[in-house]
Amino acid sequence: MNIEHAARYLDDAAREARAVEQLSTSTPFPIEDAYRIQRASIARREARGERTIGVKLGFTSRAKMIQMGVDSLIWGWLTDTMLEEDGAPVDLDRFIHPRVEPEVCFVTKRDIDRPLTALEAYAYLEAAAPAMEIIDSRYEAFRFTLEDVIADNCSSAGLVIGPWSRRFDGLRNAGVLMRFDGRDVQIGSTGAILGDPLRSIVQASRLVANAEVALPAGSLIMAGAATAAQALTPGLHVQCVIGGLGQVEFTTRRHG
Ligand code: OOG
Ligand code: MG
Repeated sequence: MNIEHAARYLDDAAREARAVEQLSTSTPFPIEDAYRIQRASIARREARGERTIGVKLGFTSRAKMIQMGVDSLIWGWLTDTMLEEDGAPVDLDRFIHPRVEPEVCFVTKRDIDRPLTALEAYAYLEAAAPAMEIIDSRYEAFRFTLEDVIADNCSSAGLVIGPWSRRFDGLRNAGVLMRFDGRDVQIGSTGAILGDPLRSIVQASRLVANAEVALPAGSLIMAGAATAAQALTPGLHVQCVIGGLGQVEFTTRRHG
């Protein structure tokens, strides 16, 4: 597998909002190469002026593993151009086949440069917020192998973050509700995320330490979806409510 070539293939597909064939169809490749391709595609974004703002975890809940047929935890990078404003309209034109999923987002207050224990994790957190991730696989039919999805920066495409708070207490088992136009489309619990979304900090610290990178204070950590993802269409009002944390919302539109 040519890492640079693969990174460009996926980066171009994302920029042109064009679905492409899975990389593994022509050449099977190992997980280590998948993370190298991911890293090279982020380097391309950085060369264009994008800034990394944190990391996301994927497949931290059974609901997501079952929906996508993948059973290992994965991680990818978030950049500043992925951020959408709470309450604002999101343009679907730049996506291929976007889906949305309810998540908890954390922001750190200290640099993370080594694996943390569950007891330590709390002291590294500034705040938590209700959030939604917009995922958009660059692969045809939203289908992929574990290696393919990692290479594709774990389908990262957008995120919307609600109000920050320091109410971590109830997070272990808070109700999660996602609504389209006022209708419930996904119902779950934050406990579905690794048994407790705070564990995502421990996992993220291990993963970045393994990759020999550090997460600076002020980084975002998206804990992973609590429920399955839901396909987005234009003209929707999308809302996510998390018990104790509050709510976050956006609308969708299409120009093209
Ligand atoms: C991969 C990303 C998974 C999550 O929260 O589990 C993910 C995908 O489902 O396309 O973001
Ligand atoms: Mg996600």
